[in-house]
Amino acid sequence: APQDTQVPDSGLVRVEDDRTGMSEQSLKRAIVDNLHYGQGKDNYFATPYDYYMAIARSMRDRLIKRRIQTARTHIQEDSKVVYYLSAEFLMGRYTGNSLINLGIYERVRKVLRESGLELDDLLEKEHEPGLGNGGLGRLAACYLDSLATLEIPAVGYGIRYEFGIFEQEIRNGWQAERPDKWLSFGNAWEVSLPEYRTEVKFGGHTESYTDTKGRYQTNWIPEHTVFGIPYDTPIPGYGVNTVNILRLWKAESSNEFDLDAFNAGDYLGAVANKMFSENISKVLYPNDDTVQGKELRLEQQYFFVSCSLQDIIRRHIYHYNSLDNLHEKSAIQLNDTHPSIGIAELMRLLIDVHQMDWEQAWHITQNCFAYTNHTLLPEALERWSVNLFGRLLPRHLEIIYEINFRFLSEVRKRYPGDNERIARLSLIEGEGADKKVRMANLACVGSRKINGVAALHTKLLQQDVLRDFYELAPEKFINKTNGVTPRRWLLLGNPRLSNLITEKIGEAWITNLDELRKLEQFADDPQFRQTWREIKQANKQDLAAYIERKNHIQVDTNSLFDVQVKRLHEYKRQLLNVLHIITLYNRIKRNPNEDILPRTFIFGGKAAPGYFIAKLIIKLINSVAAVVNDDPSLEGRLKVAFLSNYNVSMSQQIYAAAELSEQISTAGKEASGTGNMKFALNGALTIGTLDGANVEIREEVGAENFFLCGLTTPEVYELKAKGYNPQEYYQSNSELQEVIRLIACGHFSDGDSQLFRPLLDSLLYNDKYMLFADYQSYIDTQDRVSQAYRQEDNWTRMSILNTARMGKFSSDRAISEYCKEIWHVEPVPVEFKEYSPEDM
Ligand code: CJB
Repeated sequence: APQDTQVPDSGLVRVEDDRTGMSEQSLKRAIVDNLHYGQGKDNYFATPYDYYMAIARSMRDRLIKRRIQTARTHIQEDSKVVYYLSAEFLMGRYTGNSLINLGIYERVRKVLRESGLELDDLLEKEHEPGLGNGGLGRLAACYLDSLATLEIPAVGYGIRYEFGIFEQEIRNGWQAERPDKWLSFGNAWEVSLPEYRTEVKFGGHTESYTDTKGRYQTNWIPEHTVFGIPYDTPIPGYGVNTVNILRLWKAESSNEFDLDAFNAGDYLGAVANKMFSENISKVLYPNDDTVQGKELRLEQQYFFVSCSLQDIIRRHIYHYNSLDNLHEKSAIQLNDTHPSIGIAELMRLLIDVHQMDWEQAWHITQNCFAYTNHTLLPEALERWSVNLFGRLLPRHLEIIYEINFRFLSEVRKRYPGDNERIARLSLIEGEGADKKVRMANLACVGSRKINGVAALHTKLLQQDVLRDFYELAPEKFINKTNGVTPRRWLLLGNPRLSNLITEKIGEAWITNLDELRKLEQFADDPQFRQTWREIKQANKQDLAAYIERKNHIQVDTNSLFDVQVKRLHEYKRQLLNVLHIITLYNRIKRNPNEDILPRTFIFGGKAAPGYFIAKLIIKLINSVAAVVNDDPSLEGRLKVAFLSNYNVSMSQQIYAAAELSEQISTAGKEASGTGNMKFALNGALTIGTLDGANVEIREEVGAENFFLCGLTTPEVYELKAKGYNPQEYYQSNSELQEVIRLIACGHFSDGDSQLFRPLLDSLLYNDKYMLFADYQSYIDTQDRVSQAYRQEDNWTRMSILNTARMGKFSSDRAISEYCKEIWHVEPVPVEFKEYSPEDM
């Protein structure tokens, strides 16, 4: 081998100085190095994107260094690890968050400014990884942040979708979808680890045999095999050395299989197999709160779960050389039923691959898993046709039948003769050709704990959706009200407000959100109120500039910013909000001098591409916007803006600028909501129903600081039971009639009276989500909002108190409850050590 030329060792340069130092000088040097050697550019050629990549890589280097320390510490301490399995992680941009959590945001900003570069502008170049649909995926991201911040050993496991949630465009008022090519300019944040690739089987059949010890065994002969390649992204805690990982799996064809086909001369067949494999991690299913019973979706679920469990087992055996204590060292959380096939897969791995007997395997499995339910909507409950399931996962179907057989035998002993109950509890629904595997039942039977995501939601699970399981095993049920990370949702997203808060009460709130209570003492301080208002005003100006740039609408920054941003869904009732806008419109038209509070209505959110009614609601919002925004008589009074392609980055800016938060789902339908928490944390007041976590938000901030409207859940149930008829509400409400008639006559659709007919018909003749029943209450409450907003000082007071009382809704609180009551894990502090030459 050629000899290296001798470089004299000065003894002064260490890895630390070169790549991961935290001084201004080291940071500057690191960014220049990464620009040169990562991007291959100097300052003459570098684009803003190159600078962004250099900053991202410089942060990644610093995190990797801490990651290595973290991994070592976790191994040395035999730590129990939390594995968070989720089909979605809606992480938002990484780079700003990593600067915040490393505590060097300002320092890096200063260093860049010295070179004439603006950090905030460069951070906007990051293409946000949109690997989730909405609340469920974003919750997983907040939980990873809190796990790391609380120094809990944890791994997030999911899918590295090549295309994340689609990009939404608005064309002629309609939603159009474009593929999200988030990887096309490279991803500075991930590290691939092909050496940990994992093989996953699909299809084929099973064969039984008796092994050399005379034991009955089953062998699964698959039709296809696929490789999963892990890609790791570091997840830093705030102000600690812990850096956990998010490990996402990419599907690749397994060349063994290809080779057979190639050797047989079947070139195209081999390439086709490659396509089958690589399709698996191609695209995120864009449905939220509904299932699409597609084979590819089940393939995705099984693919990432199998990779993850094999990875957990590999790491465990490497460390302990046995699987007997797997459940003592691992807590596996199922984020909804999407990964619940993991229960059958862990059984298969323990029994078929590691030759464990059923009883021990079942004991370990049941003690590893816990299941979070996120919805009461029946259309979101996953049930797979037994036919499809058996074709794709023949061995798992056998295992599920065996679990079910044993489970139902126990149930029969407990409820002799209660066949209806037994049928409801069964993991298999129906008879004959349309039999289904019920994934929620599998998740309940295979888990040690089952949790809902807000107090009301958990109660309804117990009384309703999972009632039979609750009666069978009440001790399994537990509530874990959702939370959001104050790092992204206040510190990063609202720097002006964060700075004010820190100035007043110190920075402890960042990791102990209850500290915000200390703001209460300033709620009556005129000077503080004034500053509080100025900050909201400045944030509103930023958002107004964005709206002007994107939508070409000039909004009045003195108007009330009334915001509803979330996925489009009938139960979330964006349509009720629209009915209010048209009510105000009619009032002005009826009486041009009517004293109406100026408002800017801001909407954002994606509709599932196949959800026609949701897309029609977007069209209606844009149609109303076109009429309202163009009408000179409404100038300075009403404006409507639908912001296209709502995502995490945009939402950060919106929460900071919002004044009124719309949380108006039909009571009993929204499991929790987490946007509601982010709004209130940023000082918006809520207009909302007693649904999901709204109930607890209202408890915390005080009823007098919350605008309550609508039916309660018991009232909704009662009304439904006695036969809800929307006509009763419609016929007796002239303002409502006027609104509906205006839409019906084509006023917002250039005279086309048919366009919005499906929306109107659904309201007039069915109204599943009871908009008409809640209309008057909502309008009255909105009128109270308008009055309250005019009393500027009191509004500001309420706003301050909302922020001050949001401590409970930190994801740190939620995660520490999961740790104590579900996972039984403890923090493992990580010490910071310098590298030394011995590390080589
Ligand atoms: N949720 O985002 C989803 N997708 C689903 O398929 C089911 C539920 C949402 O999960 C959030 C996190 O728990 C909840 O806050 C929200 O209410 C729920 O709709």
